[in-house]
Amino acid sequence: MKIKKYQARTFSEALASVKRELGEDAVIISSQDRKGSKPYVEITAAVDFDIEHYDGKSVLPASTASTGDIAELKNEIRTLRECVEAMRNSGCELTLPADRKKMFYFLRERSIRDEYALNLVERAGGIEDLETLISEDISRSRLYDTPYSGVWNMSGRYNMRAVMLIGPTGAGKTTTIAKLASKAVKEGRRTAVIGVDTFKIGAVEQIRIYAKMLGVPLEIVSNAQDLKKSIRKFNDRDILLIDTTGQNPKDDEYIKSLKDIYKMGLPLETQLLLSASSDCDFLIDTYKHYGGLPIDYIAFTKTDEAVKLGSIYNLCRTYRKPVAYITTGQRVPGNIEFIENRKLTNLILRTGSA
Ligand SMILES: Nc1nc2c(ncn2[C@@H]2O[C@H](COP(=O)(O)OP(=O)(O)OP(=O)(O)O)[C@@H](O)[C@H]2O)c(=O)[nH]1
Ligand SMILES: [Mg+2]
Repeated sequence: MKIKKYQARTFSEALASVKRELGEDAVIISSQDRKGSKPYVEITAAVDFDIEHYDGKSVLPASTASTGDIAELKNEIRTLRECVEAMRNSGCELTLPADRKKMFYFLRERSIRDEYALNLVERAGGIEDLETLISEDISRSRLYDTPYSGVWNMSGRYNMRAVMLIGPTGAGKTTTIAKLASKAVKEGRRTAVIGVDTFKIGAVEQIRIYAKMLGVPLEIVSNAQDLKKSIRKFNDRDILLIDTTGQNPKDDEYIKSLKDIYKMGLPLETQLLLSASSDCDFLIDTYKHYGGLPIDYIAFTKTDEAVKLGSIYNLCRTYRKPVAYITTGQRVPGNIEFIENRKLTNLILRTGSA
């Protein structure tokens, strides 16, 4: 392989030199805009050489290679190593000018996905624009009212708001139900809690303790039919909070059991709880498994444990769902924030835990 750097006034001029010297098979490894009093473009290009030239005795037989040949070879190896290193570290943003690249790294450091970071970099005039752009993107995903702004009244059958929390195991559903119930009670709303599924040992006990502590009625049900009956029974309530037991979302039976609930045509508001401290790819993948369900909101738990919160932005942009709230610790009541865009954006742009 032959690797060489080319400098020219414009990209097309540099490209022409590459083609002239290295031929049509040359590939561009990187290109950069060099600023200064005389701006120029620098391209690093490579081409495969014909192995015969090296393997025969004609060009570079090791025994007869001159000091100059060896130095050139070493130089090429060094350049190649630098290129590979740069490609491994930066991938597609290699061609960005320096100030844009800085912005890109700033976003990447906050776990914002490469494609979204590049898009933000394209739209931003400077780093100071990122806050507004991110905030706008989040607000575009806010398609619904914030929680507790209204009361469900579907077909005149129910006069309550029934909020069901779903999400992977340990996401914080039961704890969050307790926080929401406490808030509702404090606001003077008639509240009840329903626990769906007795699948996990201890799950019922946990919700029972919270319900007792908050003085709200509780029912435990194990299937969609019983849930319907229980919702009917609580139809004098303002707010019904429905806890579900988390299971592996890759388990089709589990997703089917949730789908069965929706088939009952109940007036449910669904909030998908995801732990902000989980890896972003895991969250995107998890959402896909729940994606067939009518999710109204995403809520992010454990933001206190997360070092980076870029995944919140990634999820908002990928799935365009509003963020209902975030939770910020294990304490019940408390440790829940119905956060507005700017503050959420600031959290996304910070690094390090809260
Ligand atoms: N640090 C932190 N821990 C939290 C938060 N919310 C919940 N937890 C903790 O996470 C653990 C799991 O919480 P649960 O509420 O039991 O989670 P779950 O989603 O109901 O779990 P399953 O019912 O097993 O699906 C508990 O130890 C909670 O105290 C939070 O915002 N921050
Ligand atoms: Mg639970």
